[in-house]
Amino acid sequence: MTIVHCGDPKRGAAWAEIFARDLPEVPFRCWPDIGDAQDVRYLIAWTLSEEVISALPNLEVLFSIGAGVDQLDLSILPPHVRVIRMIEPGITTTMAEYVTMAVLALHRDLPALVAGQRAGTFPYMPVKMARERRVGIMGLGELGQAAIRMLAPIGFRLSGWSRSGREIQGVETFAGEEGMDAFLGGLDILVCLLPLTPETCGILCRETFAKMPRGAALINVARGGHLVQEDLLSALDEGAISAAFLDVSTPEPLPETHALRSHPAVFLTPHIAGVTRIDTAVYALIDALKGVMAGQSVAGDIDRSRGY
Ligand code: NDP
Ligand code: OXD
Repeated sequence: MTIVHCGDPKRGAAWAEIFARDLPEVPFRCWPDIGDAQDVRYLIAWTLSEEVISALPNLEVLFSIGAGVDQLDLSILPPHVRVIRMIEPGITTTMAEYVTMAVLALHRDLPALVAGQRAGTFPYMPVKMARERRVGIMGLGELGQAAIRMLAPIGFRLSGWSRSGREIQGVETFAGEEGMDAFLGGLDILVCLLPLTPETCGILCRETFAKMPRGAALINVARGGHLVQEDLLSALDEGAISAAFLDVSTPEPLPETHALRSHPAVFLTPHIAGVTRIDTAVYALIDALKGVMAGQSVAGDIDRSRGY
């Protein structure tokens, strides 16, 4: 009943120590030192390779190091293998902080103020109250809801959009394609926290921007594949979108000459919005593994047919 960690050796060594102390009945090994391959039932990884999967004939559960699973090539994983994503307080808290930071920066017109400082013009920007700013979150799962909990006390007018249209107190929610136009039409700041699936790929595109009020701003903290980068550049140049925070891109990082890198209204960060923390994620992994071994359903179980 071995678990194999595949990835950052520092994290692997730290987690091996904690497993030896807290779950000694499950040997924790670090790829490629996997011991008897027949014993390996569990794998924890950020990405997958044919080499790793073909070396583990008795694999039963794949745990994702991240909250998302699109970075794992699930097509090479046998269909019976269960996939569980990471839900842990490190990712959730850092993501909520990042979204709050970006929303506040856009709310207080930081992009224009910084551009004004660089140009020496120090423009006066009319100051709005948070209650006058409409912030919409696409994706009302673990991270979308955490962002909402941090934004709500500041006073923003919050709305949310998801597949099933979850109800969240104090938030106007919309569901599916039918609800999308009404959701987008009432926003000053759009935050993307969707999983990347065939349905959501390229969702941040010209058509979407056209449905938002002119001059709205964008925060993409989900995946680069959600955004059609050329459409964002055109929308920025036409004034349809006023500014953007992008924590993710295609590719990561963007090439040195890419226009988004030097665009004055774009803040780029290197995929650090929500971070899997070595010191907290290991306990989430142990809890999930205990649930799996007890035959229970656990938070983070992926429906492989829908991709999240
Ligand atoms: P969850 O699975 O908990 O939530 C996903 C949400 O998206 C749900 O509300 C779901 O709707 C909604 N959704 C999925 N597909 C659609 C669709 N086709 N149309 C409308 N809504 C849809 O995910 P998390 O909140 O945990 O994470 C979201 C993503 O954030 C991850 O998949 C990952 O890509 C990204 N991420 C980025 C990080 C970074 O550092 N930049 C760090 C961590 C995660 P419903 O509620 O109806 O199921
Ligand atoms: C994740 C990520 O999915 O870091 O957790 O992007």
